[in-house]
Amino acid sequence: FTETKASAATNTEGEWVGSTCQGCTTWCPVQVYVVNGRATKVRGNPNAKANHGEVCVRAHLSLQQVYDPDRVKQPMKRTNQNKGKDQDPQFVPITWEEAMDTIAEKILELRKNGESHKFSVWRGRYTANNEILYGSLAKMVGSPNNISHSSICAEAEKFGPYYTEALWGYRDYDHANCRYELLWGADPISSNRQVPHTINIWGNTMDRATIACIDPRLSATAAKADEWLPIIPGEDGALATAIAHVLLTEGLWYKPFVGDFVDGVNKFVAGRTVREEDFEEIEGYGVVKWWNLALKDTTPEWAAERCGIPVDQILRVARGFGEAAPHAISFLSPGASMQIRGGYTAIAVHALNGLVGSADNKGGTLSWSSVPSNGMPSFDDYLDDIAKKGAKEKRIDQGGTLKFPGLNKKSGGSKFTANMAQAMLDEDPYDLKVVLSYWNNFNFSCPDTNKWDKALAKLPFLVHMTVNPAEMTHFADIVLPVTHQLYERLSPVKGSGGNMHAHMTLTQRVIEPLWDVKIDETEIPFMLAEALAKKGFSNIYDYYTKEFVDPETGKRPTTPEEFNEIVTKIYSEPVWNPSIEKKGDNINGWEEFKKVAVWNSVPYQFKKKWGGNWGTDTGKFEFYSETLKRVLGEHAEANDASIDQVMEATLNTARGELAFVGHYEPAYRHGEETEFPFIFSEHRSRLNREARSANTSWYQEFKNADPGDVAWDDVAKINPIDAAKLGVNDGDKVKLTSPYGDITVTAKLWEGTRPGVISKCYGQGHWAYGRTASLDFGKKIARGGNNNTILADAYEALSGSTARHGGTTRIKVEKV
Ligand code: MGD
Ligand code: MGD
Ligand code: MO
Repeated sequence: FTETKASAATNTEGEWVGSTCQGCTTWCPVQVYVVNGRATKVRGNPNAKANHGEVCVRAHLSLQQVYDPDRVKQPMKRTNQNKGKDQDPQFVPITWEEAMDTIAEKILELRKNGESHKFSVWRGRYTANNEILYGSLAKMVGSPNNISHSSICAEAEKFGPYYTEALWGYRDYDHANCRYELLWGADPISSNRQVPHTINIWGNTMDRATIACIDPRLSATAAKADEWLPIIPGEDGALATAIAHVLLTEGLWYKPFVGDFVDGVNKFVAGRTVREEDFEEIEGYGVVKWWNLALKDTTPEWAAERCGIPVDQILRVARGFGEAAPHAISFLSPGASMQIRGGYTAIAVHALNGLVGSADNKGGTLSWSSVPSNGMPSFDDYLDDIAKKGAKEKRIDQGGTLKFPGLNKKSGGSKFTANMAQAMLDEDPYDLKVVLSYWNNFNFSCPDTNKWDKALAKLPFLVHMTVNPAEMTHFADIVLPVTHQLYERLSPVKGSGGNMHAHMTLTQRVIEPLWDVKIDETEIPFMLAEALAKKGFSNIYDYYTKEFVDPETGKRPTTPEEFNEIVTKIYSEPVWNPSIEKKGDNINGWEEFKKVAVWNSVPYQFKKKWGGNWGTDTGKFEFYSETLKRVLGEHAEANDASIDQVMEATLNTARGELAFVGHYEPAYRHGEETEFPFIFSEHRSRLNREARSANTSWYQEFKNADPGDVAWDDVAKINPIDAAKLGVNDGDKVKLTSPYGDITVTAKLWEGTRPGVISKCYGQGHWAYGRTASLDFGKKIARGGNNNTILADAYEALSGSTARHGGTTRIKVEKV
């Protein structure tokens, strides 16, 4: 592959067509150069503001995905009824008709037997059109079990901003005006949610701001930062509360935001409580309560013993951060929150933005501008009695029960994706019987893959809709080939945005689909609705064909393709219909939207939330969370328990009012230190398209773009001090064993991880993904090992997250 500067101006043969890259959650607007029907190159969409019209390396990998010879090319069914990793499914090709008939039959059988709740739809990555397959299908069949992957993704990260400033979501950051960036496990030039934007702006940011990376691993960002704080995994809460302690004791808090002592004398003195009436607050609520409950004793000396960062570095970083106020960002990532007990770390880390007044402020951490879109037509009139009854059953993921609060705005608001495996094995609350699963691969992406393999082997009927055959496909009864997200489908995506702009981007069919593929979220449900209608259950078909109307032509859908286009147009209409008022680009109609393929909002307005518009129960930025107190109380009451009992059930040590503020919780780890002496810590690759790019040769060839990693391999990064004790050399094969499983990978001696901590990238270890991802595809021998085979099935249960970080799992290392 040679780099060509192809452009419409210099090459008259081809054209640039707009689409969207969903290799990660940045959701970049892109353009594809198409020559004679072939996609040849991807670049950023120059019309897009959030990504500066640029892409990162991963957009390029997608070319090798769409043209991957190992793709699933036609519908298939399993002929070997035994399921297991060691079983050959013996798939044989079938027609789409047979596939839909079989699935319809299975669904109707459940409905007939009063078991419609044993039907489930599982979603991984998605577009805005997921409202059809994910949002309404399960409910119309009669099941509460539409389960997304959010809880294995980043829910704990949303917990911090929600229980301080009512923002259940990600933040944008004003890097251009920031003077101090405190990155908590974020490696934004490689991953997280704004990669091209960060790559674009980071040079300037580094010139103007101090960058401090808190990460057990020397990440790409840390390697170029002013400060690297190699924290002991899971001990972030100690550092966050120590920084807050320094900001308060040294008078560095931002007074126009937080307020001040009535007499102007700082009474935040280590070890001493403060009287609430002595402090007058402005935007914040409860800073004195926070101090008294959680901060008065968290001195740098106290923290250093726990988190492994020296006192002088804690002081230097805390002072630098405070002196930059209010242009100082405390940037929370999954690294510091997707930990057992990480919910309270998330609150403490985000609350630092309140202390320095950078929340919703210039040079600070921001909410989003809104992107207008239409909801889907109501399906209430199409719910029959079976559907209504089934939807009221308990959920398979156990969200909302005592142990699994999942407090996404309310008790049970989050769904515990990974916990479905245990629930299915225990049949608690019941067993699942029919599952439609798309754009996901849970027995690879959820922890404890051995448990997941068992649960899937037990599941009677699984449909996997996938581009590549994957580990989950191996357990499927029916395999449906679907369109590659960037090249073969039409769908809108509301982008995470960045660079002060939110956006909607259009994914388009830039090339004719290569194989007999359909669009998972719309075309397949339409075909299934037809099959169900033929067998006497027509509610879903009626809903699709009566309620969905093309906003331009007034037509109703008659084919799956028409349905997909109408759904897309309904959702996106507000951005391209010029008569609808909005704050952003003016686009003159659907045809023009297809050409530009992105709508940008106006730039974010600072301080929208200042002045008591924070959206919390008190209307303020809550250092002491009345909102969390209420929601925890509701959860406790629903489970006939006290809040202290909720703390105990979710493995938190807090009792009493400490449960309502960000505070230190000691790291919780699975595995006894005597048998498993090392802490396992992991990260993602700058080449990961989540776990979907390992079958591309470019992924393998450039894997050494991740500091410490090696091309065409999967390495355990070991500090040389530990390696010497273990007698392990660079390149040796080592077996990593946890209480849950083992993987064998290559040893890499590396100073970028602390002694006692083994660091390893996630993404390799595919045994069923294709010839490049595997060492031997036919024999199911993986290249490297999947971290999820050794990671504990562990949760940050308050937010409803799987805890992949914080060193939740101990391992032993043996030379093999
Ligand atoms: P993670 O990779 O989970 O999250 O956003 P990221 O911010 O990339 O973790 C980040 C860091 O946490 C790692 O550097 C790891 O070393 C560190 N870490 C581990 N344990 C600890 C700890 O105890 N404390 C601290 N402070 N740090 C710790 C995730 C986001 O990224 C998501 S959810 C998706 S789906 C997208 N996926 C994706 C991708 O697959 N590839 C790339 N390149 N970018 C992506 N962006 C998105
Ligand atoms: P993937 O593992 O990326 O997604 O986890 P999942 O939602 O399970 O697998 C997606 C599957 O969809 C592929 O395996 C393939 O079968 C299929 N597919 C591939 N391309 C396409 C396409 O274009 N369209 C469709 N319809 N299907 C396609 C993601 C989840 O994983 C997330 S978001 C995070 S943040 C977590 N990251 C993570 C981690 O960093 N470490 C560990 N140990 N586990 C993790 N799991 C989580
Ligand atoms: Mo994610």
